[in-house]
Amino acid sequence: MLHVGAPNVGDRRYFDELVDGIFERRWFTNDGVLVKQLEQKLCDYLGVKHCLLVSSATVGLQLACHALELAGEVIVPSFTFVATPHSVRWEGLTPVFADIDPSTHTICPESVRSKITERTSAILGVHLWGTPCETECLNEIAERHGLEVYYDAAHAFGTKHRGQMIGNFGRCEVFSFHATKFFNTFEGGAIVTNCDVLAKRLSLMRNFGFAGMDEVVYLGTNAKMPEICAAMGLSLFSCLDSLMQQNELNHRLYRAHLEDVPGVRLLTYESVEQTNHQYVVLEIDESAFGQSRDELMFQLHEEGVRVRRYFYPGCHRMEPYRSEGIDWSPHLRNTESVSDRVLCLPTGNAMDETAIDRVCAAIRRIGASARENRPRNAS
Ligand code: T4K
Repeated sequence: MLHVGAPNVGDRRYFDELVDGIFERRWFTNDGVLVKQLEQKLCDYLGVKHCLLVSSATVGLQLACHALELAGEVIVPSFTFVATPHSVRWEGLTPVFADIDPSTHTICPESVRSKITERTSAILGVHLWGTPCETECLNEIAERHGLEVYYDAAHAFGTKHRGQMIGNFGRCEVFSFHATKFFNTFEGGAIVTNCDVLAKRLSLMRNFGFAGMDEVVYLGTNAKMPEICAAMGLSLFSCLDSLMQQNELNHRLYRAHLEDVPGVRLLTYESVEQTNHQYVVLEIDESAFGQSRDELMFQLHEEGVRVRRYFYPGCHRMEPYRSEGIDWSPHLRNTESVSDRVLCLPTGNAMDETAIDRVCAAIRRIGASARENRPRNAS
């Protein structure tokens, strides 16, 4: 079985060594040495002042929302994983859905502008698929209206934008290090920021608000990353370049194999300075391909290729948002049309050239057969 999301695996021997150390020290969590080591490496790699490892990106986004002292409404894209709006709602705020740019799938600044009300306190952009948002436009809008900007960078570890690594934009950015991500710590994430005050607040909040052994100075939660997760991160960090290269090669192979398949458009990262290529994203044009994205997906599943229709059907069509009596559809035309067409293919270092050939051959065959069997008057 080939899976979208099959985890990247790093240097197993180094991981085992690190795990031995964890047992020898009998220090399993709470700001352990491996967590500190990984935080330092990430700061250096990203060129950012502060990195706080956390137990997941979802919790990281919640902490960010809380630490930024947001209120009222936060503008988010609907075309994202549901964790993005959930993190806002979990903090008692209202996510307001904006549309995306259909070519990049990232939040559309014009749509953001149209959603601003006197209750808006922030814009939460998502660098979807590792493609950076239009950060300059979003900044400009935020400055004009006195809003915060922060980013869900769950997909964008290793992405470079305007000469800087993602991690340096907005007041803070949150990476996901979930198993399915380019860089993983089994479960986990990181909040990164160049703001000293915010970093201090976040580090207290991550550990129940403890400032000393018996001194709690802030409302906090448990968002700590355990040592075993940091060990996984360190073992992958040592292979970062080869993982990048492997994903880029995979993407190139997919592109070469699929470029002449009618009705299949592979999203490219040509305009991005550097990215991790962890998402291989197709858009299926039903009339040209011969069948719908969904039919293609189910047939591929039958052939043992677990492709995914991320992020269908758009968060505004998921609970609790869809039952809140707001008709989002007229404002989210691109979101609805893109989410009906998108299909993600497997990549990462679980894939090799033979596996990619197999996936592409199946897509080519399924499309050809659908077009051949299509009724004569359908085009
Ligand atoms: N923001 C954005 C934009 C995100 O995409 C995400 C997460 C978040 C925020 C929140 O980040 P975290 O709080 O998770 O750090 C998966 C992941 O669970 C989720 O992290 C990810 N986005 C999302 C895009 O994908 P599901 O519901 O698709 O998971 P599941 O269990 O169906 O697995 C996905 C695929 O990966 C399957 O094909 C199986 C495969 N897989 C999965 C795991 C865990 C493996 O082959 N091995 C594994 O160990 O959400």
